[in-house]
Amino acid sequence: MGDTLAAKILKTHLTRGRYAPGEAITIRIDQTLTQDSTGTMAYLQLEAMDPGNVRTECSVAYVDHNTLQTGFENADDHAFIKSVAARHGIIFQKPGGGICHQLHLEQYGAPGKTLLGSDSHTPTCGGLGMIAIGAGGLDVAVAMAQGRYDMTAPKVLGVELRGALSPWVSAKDVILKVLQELTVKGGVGKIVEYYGPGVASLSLTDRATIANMGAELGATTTVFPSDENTRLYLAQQGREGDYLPLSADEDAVYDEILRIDLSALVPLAAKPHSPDNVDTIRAIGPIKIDQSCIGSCTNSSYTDLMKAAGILKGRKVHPDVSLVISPGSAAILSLLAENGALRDLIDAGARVIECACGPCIGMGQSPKSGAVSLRTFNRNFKGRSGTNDAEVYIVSPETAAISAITGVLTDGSAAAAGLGVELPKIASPERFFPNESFRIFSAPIPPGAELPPVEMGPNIKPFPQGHALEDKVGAEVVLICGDNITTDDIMPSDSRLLPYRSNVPHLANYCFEKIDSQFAARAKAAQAGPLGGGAIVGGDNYGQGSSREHAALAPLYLGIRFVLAKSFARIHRANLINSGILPLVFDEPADVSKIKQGDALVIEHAKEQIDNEIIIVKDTGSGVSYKFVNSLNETEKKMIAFGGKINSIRHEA
Ligand code: MIC
Ligand code: SF4
Repeated sequence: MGDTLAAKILKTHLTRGRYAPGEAITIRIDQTLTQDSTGTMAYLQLEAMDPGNVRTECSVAYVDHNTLQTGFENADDHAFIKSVAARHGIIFQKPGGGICHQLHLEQYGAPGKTLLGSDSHTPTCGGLGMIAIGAGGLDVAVAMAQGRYDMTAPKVLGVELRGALSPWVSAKDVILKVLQELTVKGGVGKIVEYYGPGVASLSLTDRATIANMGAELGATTTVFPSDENTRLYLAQQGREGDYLPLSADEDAVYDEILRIDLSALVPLAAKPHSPDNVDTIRAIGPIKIDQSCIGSCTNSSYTDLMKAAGILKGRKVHPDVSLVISPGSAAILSLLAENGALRDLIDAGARVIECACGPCIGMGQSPKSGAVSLRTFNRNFKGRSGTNDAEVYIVSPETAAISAITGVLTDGSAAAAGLGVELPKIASPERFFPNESFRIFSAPIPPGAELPPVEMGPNIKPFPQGHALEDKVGAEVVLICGDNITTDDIMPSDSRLLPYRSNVPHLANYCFEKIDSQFAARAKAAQAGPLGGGAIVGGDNYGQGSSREHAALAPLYLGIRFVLAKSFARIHRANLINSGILPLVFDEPADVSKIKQGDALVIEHAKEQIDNEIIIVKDTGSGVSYKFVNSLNETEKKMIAFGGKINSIRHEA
């Protein structure tokens, strides 16, 4: 029985354990990336480990999320990250240079390598045939300091592609189709691996789009074979030497298989407020739109923006529509400037903004009240745009561009001919040149040499740390929530809150704000109350979405001791454990409805119970006991026992 590509790469990086689904393994990490909104915490944690030079082949610190700089906070964070990068041989990527995943794809990603990034869309580089995994900042800090990552070996879900895409149908429609089939929790515990004859018809950046949005499936990562298109892309980036042809064995066996005929796909959209709420544009109908945004780490490649520019050339954006373009990298923007496409966009009435995440994370360009906004981004969770009652649809660049002209959601495959719009043919330039003005290399520091100082602004506060497990853990239930709670629900992020990513005490006041504005006050009261802490009850897929460990650190700061849920999303579960908060899975899912807000729960003999397969949590009011599955592996048990990952590492040392 042959190996999948995922298995091949993981096996060559295995440093502990046996590669089989569900096994606890450790892999060697070749590359890391951080971005600024998770990076400040990651670098505070890295400094706490006193690591010396990073142990990876390359570690990059990008600044792309918090670039509005409406006060001193963002700029202070950037300066802090830059100063830490210089102390440990980390490459610093200045704000304005581009979005971390697009830049990493252009400048560093390479077939067969492993990458760990403190951002859930790190799998974008899986388009190049590497294993690229999103994780919490602390896990990435450990990977920088020790060159390793502890994980549970996932299953491998094979997606067989046949045929080729029709005009006006794009990579975005492929991943939307996969999301429609598998849902936002369909990838949990799995690596999604694409294979089959249809793969060759997809360009490298098409593959990157699909791999990027694999994060929305909850998958550990997505991987594509490395083939001639990979070589071509690396050659364009001046990195042909990094090319390595890679694919699954002919007789590879996948744990599950999904088959997609690319030729049968039509333009799709994810309707509000979930990336898996997918329908055909034809079925949704020509709804009036107010905004159209093209960009984000999912769809801001040269080809994506050239397609948009070609569609808009010589036309005007509809008077009722605001069209926003955020290019993925400075290299792409320079090419658009050089070949005239930038002018076509501007002449059509597009608002061209900085090469950064921008509107994708609510950092500006929030639409008007009740607006319909089309976005080529990857998440349309309620309120993420910064406008709570906006209706956000996720679409392809082709759809976003043609709809910006018509002013209504438009299926280009049906409407283009009638409108006289032709889909442009895009010839990729022979060479992309990285913009070196945004990149700062830091030389490794020789042993014994004095380290440059850390620059720390007044908004940067120490990160909260868990405390060792006591024998009796009590908690008042402070919140009951439903299925698919996102980290945007737990720790909202927009232009108002992102400046406080390095100030958890302040940020914590807004924890769960959009779901229950009294949450933080109640949790603080529970922390000061007789049980000394609080508990959260969730449904399925609790904590889906981003990698932000703030969704664990803020609850930790507010005294949350454990989270009870039907199931957890991978990165958030790890972040909870890293913070010393116990994630427990209902043994009997129906029990979720029996627990009420205000119930006083207790885990008796917690130090003993932590080794059991089933953990009993007792309601001290009614005397009823509930059973929870203990899914912790041995390493995770230690982290809970010592009060989080940093404490556990300190104990090992
Ligand atoms: C996101 O897309 O939600 C983010 C912002 O990039 C996050 C990281 C963060 O919250 O800082 C992610 O996807 O991990
Ligand atoms: Fe940035 Fe949006 Fe991509 Fe997150 S999803 S990294 S906010 S562009």
